[in-house]
Amino acid sequence: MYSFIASPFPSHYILNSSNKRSSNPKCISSKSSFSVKPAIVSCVSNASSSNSDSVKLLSSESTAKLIPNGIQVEGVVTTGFGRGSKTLGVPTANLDHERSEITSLISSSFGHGVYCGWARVIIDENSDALWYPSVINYGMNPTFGDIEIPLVEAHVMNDFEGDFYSRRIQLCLVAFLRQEMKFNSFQELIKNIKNDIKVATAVLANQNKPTTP
Ligand code: ADP
Ligand code: RBF
Ligand code: MG
Repeated sequence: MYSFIASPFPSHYILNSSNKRSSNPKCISSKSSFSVKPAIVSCVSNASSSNSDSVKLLSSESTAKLIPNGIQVEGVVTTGFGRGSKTLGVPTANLDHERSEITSLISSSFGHGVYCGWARVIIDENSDALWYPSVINYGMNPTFGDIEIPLVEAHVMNDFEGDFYSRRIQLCLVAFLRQEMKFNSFQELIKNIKNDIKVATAVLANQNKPTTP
């Protein structure tokens, strides 16, 4: 179980170490190697699908790396270029950049890359917010190359009505999925993000939500 302890920093929380999940916490599963007999296949060219079929998917459940005790960060949702929803079809809540300790916490583990974890948006300070599965990107969006400091952004797997700019958002990063990459096309980036979402769903199915005070 994750539980919160107050951190020396006012803007985030660090998880305590009562999380007993796996004897090999860095690695979720290690599949044994196997051999496959070569098969004779007939190859039919299919112009409409060849492009998307050639996109390499970079994350998988078997290569995801659990983060011992998780990383807990918190921030206020700020506005960006709006391209998560408009260009990629995947909105991401951007955390404010003022607090460098947020990014230094992540940098001290796996650094720039794609993570999965839990997210909750504090819409009403007086009532409990629910934790939802989430994919989190931490980095420079190299496919676009137009930001100057690393961004923490989370796509929350829940259908929200409207936006939640200026609200507080809390994230608990549970596993590292892959490096952040510069893709040659938006199509490749979108396919990989969709795959990351699938991988995150599978990884988080075996993980506990944070316990909250
Ligand atoms: P921006 O560049 O301003 O971050 P995005 O296109 O990435 O714009 O959209 C992000 C905004 O969409 C979030 O700040 C939030 O207010 C809203 N939003 C709605 N649903 C979600 C969701 N499921 N996950 C993340 N953000 C969402
Ligand atoms: N941007 C990249 O340039 N390269 C990536 O590999 C990359 N991976 C992402 C994975 C996920 C799951 C998400 C949610 C975002 C990712 N992004 C990546 C960030 C993306 O460029 C960004 O969300 C949009 O530009 C909107 O800010
Ligand atoms: Mg965004």
